[in-house]
Amino acid sequence: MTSIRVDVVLPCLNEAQALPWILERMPAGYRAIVVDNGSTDGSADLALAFGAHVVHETRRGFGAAAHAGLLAATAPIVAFCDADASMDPRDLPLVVDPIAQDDADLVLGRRRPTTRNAWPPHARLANTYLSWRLRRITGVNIHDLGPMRAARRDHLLALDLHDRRSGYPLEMFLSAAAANWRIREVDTGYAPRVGRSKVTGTVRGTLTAIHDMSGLLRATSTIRNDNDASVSADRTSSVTSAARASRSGGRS
Ligand SMILES: Nc1nc2c(ncn2[C@@H]2O[C@H](COP(=O)(O)OP(=O)(O)O)[C@@H](O)[C@H]2O)c(=O)[nH]1
Ligand SMILES: [Mg+2]
Repeated sequence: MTSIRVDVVLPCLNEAQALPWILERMPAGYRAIVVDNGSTDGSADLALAFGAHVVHETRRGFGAAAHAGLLAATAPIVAFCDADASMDPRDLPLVVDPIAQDDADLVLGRRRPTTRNAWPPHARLANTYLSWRLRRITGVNIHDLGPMRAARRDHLLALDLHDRRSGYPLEMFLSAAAANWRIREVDTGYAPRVGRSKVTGTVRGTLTAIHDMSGLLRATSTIRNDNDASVSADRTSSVTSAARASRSGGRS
């Protein structure tokens, strides 16, 4: 039997249509942790049937689900991936290997569409603008705040992230930059999702994401990540306090 090297957190809100394809494509040594966020379509039972470790998180929100998965993980490396079949689990080693080889502390998958309609235009535009701002704020050369990502579990826990909604991926990036983590970006494929989008494909989801991320960005205009050894407690706390301020529960 292959030992578990990597835990893969899959936040899941009604993704029964996508789960079989995803769970059958986990690389050897990668364990799927499906965090069911109150699905009503049988996602949790399906995930169990396909051999995933299932965690239940009753509090709605992408960050609530993602963080519950991180807390449930036990492997030294934790990866995150949407449970919507827009990203192929077979790409996971692209974000995991640099962590395993200690070449990076956080690796983000830059989404490269594999078909023309993989990425709604408004989401793509917003992401391009966000990435530009993040490059200016942090000095980290990223072009996408990609949801497929990996880092060491103990490092992620030490970030003490507080956002429990759509700001979670951004808070992770900003906190990691503030702590001078070595952040890398690699290309990963991006296909049209299966099933209904919960965030960028809906007006409500998009507005929530903008609201959550704007609060974090307002409080963090000064981070410089130059990968030197100095970790500024002040910088880190400004990120987490912004997350605390923007956190108000509810569905994202
Ligand atoms: N927004 C949101 N997503 C959730 C929640 N719980 C789990 N998810 C999952 O988070 C992932 C990202 O959401 P998704 O709809 O793909 O967002 P998109 O990629 O912007 O369209 C999916 O796997 C969802 O099923 C929740 O409460 N809110
Ligand atoms: Mg998605």
